[in-house]
Amino acid sequence: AAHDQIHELDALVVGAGFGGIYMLYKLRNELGLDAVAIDKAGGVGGTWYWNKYPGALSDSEGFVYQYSFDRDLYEQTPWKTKFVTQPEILEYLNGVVDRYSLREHIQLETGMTDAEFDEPSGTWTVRTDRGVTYRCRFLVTGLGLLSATNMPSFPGIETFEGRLVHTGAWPEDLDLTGKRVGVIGNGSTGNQVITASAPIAAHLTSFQRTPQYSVPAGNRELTPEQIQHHRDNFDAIWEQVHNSSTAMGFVESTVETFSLDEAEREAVYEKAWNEGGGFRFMFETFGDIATDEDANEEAAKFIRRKIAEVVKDPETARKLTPTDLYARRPLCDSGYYETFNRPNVTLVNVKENPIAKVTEKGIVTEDGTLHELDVLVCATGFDAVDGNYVRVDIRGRGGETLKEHWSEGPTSYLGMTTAGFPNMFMILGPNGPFTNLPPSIETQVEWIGDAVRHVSATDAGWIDVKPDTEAEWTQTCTDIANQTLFSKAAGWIFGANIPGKKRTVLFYLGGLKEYRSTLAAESSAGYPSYTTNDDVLEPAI
Ligand code: FAD
Ligand code: NA7
Repeated sequence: AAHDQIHELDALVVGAGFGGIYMLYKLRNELGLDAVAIDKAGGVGGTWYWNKYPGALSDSEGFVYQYSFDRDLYEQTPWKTKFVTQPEILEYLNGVVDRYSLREHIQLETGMTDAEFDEPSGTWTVRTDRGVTYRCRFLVTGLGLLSATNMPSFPGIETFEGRLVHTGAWPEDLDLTGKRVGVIGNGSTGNQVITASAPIAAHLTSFQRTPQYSVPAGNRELTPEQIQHHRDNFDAIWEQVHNSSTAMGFVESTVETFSLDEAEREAVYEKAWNEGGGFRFMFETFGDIATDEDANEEAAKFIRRKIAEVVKDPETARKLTPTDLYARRPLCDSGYYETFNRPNVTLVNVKENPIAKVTEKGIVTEDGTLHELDVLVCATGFDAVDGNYVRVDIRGRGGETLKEHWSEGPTSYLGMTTAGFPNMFMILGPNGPFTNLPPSIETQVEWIGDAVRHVSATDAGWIDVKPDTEAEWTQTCTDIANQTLFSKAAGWIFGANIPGKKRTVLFYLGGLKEYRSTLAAESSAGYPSYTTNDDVLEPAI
């Protein structure tokens, strides 16, 4: 609107999670630019601000689920357990913001509604829901890849008289103690919220559509020696992370499942089961679980046997036992299957007995049963990766919207830039790495920082990735994904969890090591995959 206040900046960062915070630090504290970050949330922290549900825990190990750009910061992180809880991570990120004096440069409760690139001036104009407009040369978006919530639409859901909540927008005042709680969904989040809520709820009903494979998290206190070891071995740890595939802080196995005999194999699974961790179970045991169907089935069988051992009621065990590929994001838990032995927990298989409607009292399933509820928790996941991008209006060169540009599915080069949107850089945009995320976020922020420095130092007003390069990157991501079993499983990694969403590749599954070398090749060669405004202004002879 005409009455909007206009702020002129060098750079605007949208999002104040792991990505946005480090980007703001990079632009302000290292590059000396006039930069501001905005977030629609009421606090910083992104994922860890929004997901305050009971049981929210990282499934990356804490010693690598943090920043590595400042060794002194790393050595001060007070975490004492293998995995870290939501309040601890939120406190850490707030501490980072204060440590680098970033708070006064972050505008909270300020959502970007639209952004438009003006080609003659080479600037972005970003409008917000706060009557504040920003004009800047560089736009960096860190909108989150698991951030746009997916709410299911059941008939009558608006008539429910209890509390209806999504785990990814958890209200701080909600206490489940003594409540009749229904949970829709049993992915990573559902698994955590069910396990943590059952002991405090009066009754918990899990509405499960597809059973999933889960292994124990094995969360525990680290010994002082282990903590000291992480601090003393800072360089070696991050060197290993940067040269690995999943960036999870362990060496991925290259052993083939059937190179061992049955007893040896069993011992490997058993050791991983006792040690704990979903990523370790899938990637540290054998090198072919995610790529070979027979190997995958062998690991799946082991988990199925464990479910049968843990769950007492055979019918409940049957419902909890997956039969499809073990090829979604690997889950781990703090007693998930055991939870279904509790007398106050009911499992409803909504594939066999679907949710017919929601009434003011609760959920009615097709068999006519009314499940009375005080709280209905939707642990139904996210419109992953591009969800927050298509919810706003972003216009690039020639007025093309990002939604139009992505009508065949979201694309990018390196997960960071997309053709026709000059000087716009995405953190964890489509077809970025699928890893433990902080190391990938740091890798991207550092590359973006270099690109911004490069553009600022030359006469070029902007850089824009070449469409052919973008298409090649999409093809690369598709080819790699097709070599894995992940592409055969119906989950958010391929956009298969959202009704009507085009099923397409959303990640680069080539691993962090390869990814970093691709990035380094691009920047050290002077950004050959990009055009600049000079190319546009100087007519070809
Ligand atoms: P986010 O933290 O999602 O931050 C994005 C921010 O952008 C949000 O605060 C949002 O409000 C803001 N935003 C979006 N749109 C707009 C707009 N239009 N205007 C203004 N602001 C906007 N990853 C791991 O590697 N290991 C884990 O163990 C792990 N556990 C997870 C557990 C949960 C429950 C969830 C949901 C995710 C988990 N993740 C995990 C993924 C996690 O999202 C990333 O690790 C990381 O936190 C992403 O940081 P980010 O800054 O890119 O995005
Ligand atoms: P996920 O992994 O997408 O899981 C969502 C769950 O919700 C899953 O069990 C779905 O069943 C279920 N779901 C979704 N919609 C419905 C409807 N309409 N009816 C019944 N059940 C439904 O999301 P999470 O939040 O658990 O995890 C996402 C990532 O974020 C995770 O990796 C963490 O890093 C955090 P389905 O399997 O589709 O049958």
